[in-house]
Amino acid sequence: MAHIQSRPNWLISEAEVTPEDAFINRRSILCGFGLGALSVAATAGAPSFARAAGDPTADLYPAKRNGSYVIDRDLTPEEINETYNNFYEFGSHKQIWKAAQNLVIRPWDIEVGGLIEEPFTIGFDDLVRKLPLEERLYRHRCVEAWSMTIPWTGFSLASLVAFAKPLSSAKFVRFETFLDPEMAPGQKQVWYPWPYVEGVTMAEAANDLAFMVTGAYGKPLAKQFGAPIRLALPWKYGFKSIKSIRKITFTDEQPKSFWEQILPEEYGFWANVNPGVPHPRWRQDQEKVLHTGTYVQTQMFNGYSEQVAHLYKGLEKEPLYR
Ligand SMILES: Nc1nc2c(c(=O)[nH]1)N[C@H]1C(S)=C(S)[C@@H](COP(=O)(O)O)O[C@H]1N2
Ligand SMILES: [Mo]
Repeated sequence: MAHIQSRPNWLISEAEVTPEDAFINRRSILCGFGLGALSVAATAGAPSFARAAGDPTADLYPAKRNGSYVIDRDLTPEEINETYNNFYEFGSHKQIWKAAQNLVIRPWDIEVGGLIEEPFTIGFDDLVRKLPLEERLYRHRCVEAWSMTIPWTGFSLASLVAFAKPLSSAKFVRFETFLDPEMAPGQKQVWYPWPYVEGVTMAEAANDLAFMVTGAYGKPLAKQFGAPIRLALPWKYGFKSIKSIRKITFTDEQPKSFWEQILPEEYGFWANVNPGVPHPRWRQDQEKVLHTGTYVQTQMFNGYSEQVAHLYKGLEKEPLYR
């Protein structure tokens, strides 16, 4: 339990640092889920996910690493990343990897519509071969104050936007996860506004860092990571990086995201990482690195200021940091 000794004094009790929805789901507090759960995950034995074998996209991996996206931290070991996840469709605890194996990822059609030249539906296996795959090393900072580092594989969101041919009237891209309560029992919990929804502005979508993820650790995406395709927005809190995307809509209305619908005073549309703006229920200036159990300073825009700070010039009146 080394991580407990290394916990700084300022850190409020584990019971208070709970998953995003502790406010409405007190169960997660009672069961003690939260940051302490890592030791359980790490000792539970590394599950092996035989996804590469038989996956129709296995030949695309590993993709070439793009040297422009590297980080100054070690990568989180695969077995830790794959056993500590948020995927509320399958439950509100962190050991979601077992339940998430019920996710059916073929066939997987993605509906692309709204303000584009010609709305279309495309199978994931088609789409993934139309856009250039590469590997990038990214940080991931959850709003719950833990972080990971991951080798994602995918294509830029910008390349997908170009492929979709949006009209000039499009101002936002809205993403939606599947809706299937029989497959994903978390969706039977009616107090959540299913399906999971997220969104970005067109300018954010055009930024190089915005990444559509189809693989991790040199293989097709494991189900608990949000297979077969999810978003990675590393300068924003993790909840923006929506998993298992089924629908992409170009719109002139700012999308109201899943967590924003639930708790707008705690989770907003922008959700940019800022160590100087605490969450209403906990501090945000430090984060627990999951694979070391130690705490490091959180950085402005999660360390990506150079790439993204300019996107928010003139928007200072917006709630940019929650
Ligand atoms: N559809 C969906 N996407 C989601 C979530 C979720 O519950 N459902 N959780 C979010 C949160 S809070 C985080 S921190 C990341 C976790 O991604 P990881 O499990 O790959 O670390 O996924 C995000 N995307
Ligand atoms: Mo998160």
